[in-house]
Amino acid sequence: MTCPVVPLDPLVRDRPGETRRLREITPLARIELPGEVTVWTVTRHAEARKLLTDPRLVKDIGQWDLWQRGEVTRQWPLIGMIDAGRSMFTVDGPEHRRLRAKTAQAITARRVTELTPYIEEQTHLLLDDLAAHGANGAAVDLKAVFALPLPMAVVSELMGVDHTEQPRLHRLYKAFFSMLTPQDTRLAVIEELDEFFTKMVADKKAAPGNDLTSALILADEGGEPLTDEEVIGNLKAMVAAGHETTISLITHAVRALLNHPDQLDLVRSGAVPWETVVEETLRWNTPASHLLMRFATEDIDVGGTVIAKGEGLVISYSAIGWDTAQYGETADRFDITRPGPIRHISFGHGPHICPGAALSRLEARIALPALFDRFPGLTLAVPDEELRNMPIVTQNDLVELPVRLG
Ligand code: STR
Repeated sequence: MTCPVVPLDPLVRDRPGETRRLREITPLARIELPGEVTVWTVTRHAEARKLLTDPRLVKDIGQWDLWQRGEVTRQWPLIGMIDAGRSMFTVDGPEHRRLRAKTAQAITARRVTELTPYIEEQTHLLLDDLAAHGANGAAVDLKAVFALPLPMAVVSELMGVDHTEQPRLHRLYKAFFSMLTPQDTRLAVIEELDEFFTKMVADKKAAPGNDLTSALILADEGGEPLTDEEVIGNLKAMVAAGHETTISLITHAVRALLNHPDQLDLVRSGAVPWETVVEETLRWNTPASHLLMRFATEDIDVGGTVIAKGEGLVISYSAIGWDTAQYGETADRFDITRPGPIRHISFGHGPHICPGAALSRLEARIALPALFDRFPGLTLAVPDEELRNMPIVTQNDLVELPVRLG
């Protein structure tokens, strides 16, 4: 198959340029991931929706030709994104429904509103911290002091993670989600996370709490209970996903509004609702830039191009969010006034669609207006061109977001 291979910069130094290049190659492109691993990616909204509901694509790494042939091993820097243990993130079909049902039911839009008072309280505590760090016009990193601690606090409250462990988890995930971490260190980090969550599940079994981890351990009437391995896998997935992606959503929404004061005025005046800011941020600067990975269990023909049995497919949500066929010629602009509802798929589509979508929307819906109400004079403390992406292709997050509170 002749198809150009787009190498992804492991350190993500020019994501917009890379995204524009990728979205030109449709609907499928070949990308080279860090560590010289070449796979398929889907770059268009319409085809991505089809592929995300195609049962011939599965998450089981055992189906991957490169893994079977030993060309990809645990030494590959992105292995932790795929080989993450048995959980709702790595299993398909009826077993997947069994693994996912209880978690998904616990965090529906209706159920997560119970977390509102907790999210509001944490938001206000963190805004106090921000005020202290940014007193007297000092530049302060909004990511480190506000956008980063909030999601971890919320997912810890939900899952029953000991709140004093948050600094440790932040340190571990920072190393996990960075190409600058040497592989032996990353494998040690993965090991430490596994030990942490294994012990936590054992502790909850001995002394259940009023949290989702304890609920996952308890068998349903008639239902097949989850094994310890499955509870641990789900817990790991919830904490990792709840933490990393919501940081990106909050950070990028703040950045976009500070760069578009006219649009900020529209939200402030109530002309455009905060929901629209959240949805436009998810589309324009999707937290999951390239989602790893699905594997073809049969040859799959996509408009004449074939994903052969055993080949890997990445979903390039960055390119999909900028798809001109879906959003028109201005797809690569942040614009909360675009007409009509924003039908993005940044939370995925199909059976694996993000179960935490309602929770992350709720967090952003509380955090953003509270921030701009408290600090109406908020500005970026550095020119936008100086902001750097986190050095990892799969995530779309900034290293830091220096601001002045005004
Ligand atoms: C990180 C490592 C781990 O212990 C468990 C998981 C499973 C869920 C994954 C997570 C991973 C990486 C970030 C993901 C998340 C689901 C959503 C999130 C991919 C592999 C996104 O970035 C969209």
